Amino acid sequence: MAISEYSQLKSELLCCIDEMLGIESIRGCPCEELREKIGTDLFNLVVVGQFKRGKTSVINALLGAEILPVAVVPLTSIATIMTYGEALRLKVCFNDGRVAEIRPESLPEYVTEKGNPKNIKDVSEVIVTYPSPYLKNGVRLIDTPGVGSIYQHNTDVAYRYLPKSDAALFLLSVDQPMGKAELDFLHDVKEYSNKIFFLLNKADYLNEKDLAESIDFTTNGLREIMGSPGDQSPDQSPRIFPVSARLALEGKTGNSPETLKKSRLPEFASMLNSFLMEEKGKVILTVAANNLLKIISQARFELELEMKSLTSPLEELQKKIKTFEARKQEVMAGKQDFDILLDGETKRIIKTILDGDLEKFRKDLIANELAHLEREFAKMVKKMSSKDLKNELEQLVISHVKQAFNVWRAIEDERLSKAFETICRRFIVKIDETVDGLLKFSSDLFEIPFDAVRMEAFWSARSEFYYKFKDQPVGLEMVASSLTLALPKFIGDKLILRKMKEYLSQVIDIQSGRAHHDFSERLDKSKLDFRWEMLRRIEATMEGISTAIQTGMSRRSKGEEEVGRRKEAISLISGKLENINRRLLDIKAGA
Ligand SMILES: Nc1nc2c(ncn2[C@@H]2O[C@H](COP(=O)(O)OP(=O)(O)OP(=O)(O)O)[C@@H](O)[C@H]2O)c(=O)[nH]1
Ligand SMILES: [Mg+2]
Repeated sequence: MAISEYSQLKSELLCCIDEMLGIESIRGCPCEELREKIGTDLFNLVVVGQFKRGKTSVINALLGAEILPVAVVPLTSIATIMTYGEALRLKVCFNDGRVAEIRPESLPEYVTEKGNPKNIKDVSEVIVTYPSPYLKNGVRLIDTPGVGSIYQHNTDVAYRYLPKSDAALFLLSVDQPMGKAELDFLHDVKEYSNKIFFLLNKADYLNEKDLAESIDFTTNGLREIMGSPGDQSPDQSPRIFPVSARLALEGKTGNSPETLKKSRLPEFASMLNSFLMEEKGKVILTVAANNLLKIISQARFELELEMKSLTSPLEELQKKIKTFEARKQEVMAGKQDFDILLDGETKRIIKTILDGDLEKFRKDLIANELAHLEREFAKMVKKMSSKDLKNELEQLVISHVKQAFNVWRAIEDERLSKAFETICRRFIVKIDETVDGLLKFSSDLFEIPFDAVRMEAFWSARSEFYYKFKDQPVGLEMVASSLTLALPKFIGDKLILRKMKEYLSQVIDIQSGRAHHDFSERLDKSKLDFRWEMLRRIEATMEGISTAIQTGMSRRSKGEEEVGRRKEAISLISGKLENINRRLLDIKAGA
């Protein structure tokens, strides 16, 4: 499926949704939600690699504009998220929740090690919108700082974005033969990304022969880690794309197709495009179409029911309604079991995952940071006054703990969301059974044919949708000021170290408590939302059936003429639904 086909199918799908919204018998349908989902479903393509391999340059090259700053020294220190927008706009998000719009030329002041050393400006990330076809349909390109440089905090930031990746572009470059550090990092990337693309950048440095050798060397190195997965190229090695970000950018900005071709970026870009279409486009279209089909099949069933209640003998109808009501009561009673089970499962996540992970993280962090504190103390004590020493160490503790928690939280968040997703999936299957059972029951009772549309529901395809991810800033301000109070004005250096150690443990403990509270609360909210949505589905089904019968009955009481009119209206609506149904099947076939 090419991007143009995808766009076409997508707009046809949106057309179907619009038409469905205009049909009176389609009620309680998540059309709006689906529409939003189709429009905003995100796909994170994270660009990672050792420092200076050309990550930032490749992003600029793909977009065809020099938007992000590049340099010969370790540079990127903050992640930048490139997302689609009508114009180039830049927003800086700070850890305390502030957001500021900046001009393009100020970007280096926020995202580079030089302009924002050790992230003194407390930036969490930068969001750049840009009208590039690569970013259409929810694809986000994320530039991360390089790992392995002397700046440990840059490595930490990169790791923080790994859990968010749907696919990764792993950057290597010909001027730096792949080493052990690179392979170790790849190991970690593999844990998080379903798909990894390898780019061997700066190909312009080498002639054909040397480039071939470099590709060979890299392929062999990668094979060790990547194994020989079947989905790779025919010789079963990881495929490496040699590119030159420099030539690609030159070619695009200087309007020279020849230079662009020499860069070999277009080859990679077209492969990337088809991957995105396959992975993202196909899934989105199919899932959305399936859900609409499901909704239509239910609406058609309700129309048939109404038709029945317009025409069957009254007495028989009333008897059947009673039977249905009894069944409804049974289903309602089952709601309680659902609540209890869901509650238990959520608590289990907290106990078996969160508690254990947090305790281990807390212990390791205290041990590491205490050792670090002693080392720093020994270095600083010779050159500083007690006051400066205290201040410096205090800053050190705060920034380290903050950073460590930020990284840990992003990873833990992913773990919890996966666990919650698994639970949701299981419950969704049960709810689907209940809904289908209810429809089947009524179909038998009222003798109306009904094909339960057996397919994965919108909810189950991406149930992490329920998990409330919210990257909250790690606040340490309150704890910080309590230390100033606790320390007397004149104290010996030894005492400072002791107090600092106590302070460190205290800060970590308080942060752990906060993190625990925060995660538990979020899981609880996610659970409530999910519960509400699931119960609403059951209720909507029951209500749909009851309403259809009731409408028929009340029309009937208005006399023959009304019945005739309604019958005509029903067959008109059925015709429309039939038509949409056919188009949706076509969309599915084309995706
Ligand atoms: N010759 C050549 N140089 C390149 C190419 N791509 C990037 N460079 C240079 O390599 C250096 C590093 O590029 P960046 O894009 O800043 O690399 P990075 O991986 O983002 O670096 P960090 O963010 O510090 O990890 C810069 O001096 C670029 O001009 C290329 O294709 N060919
Ligand atoms: Mg960079």
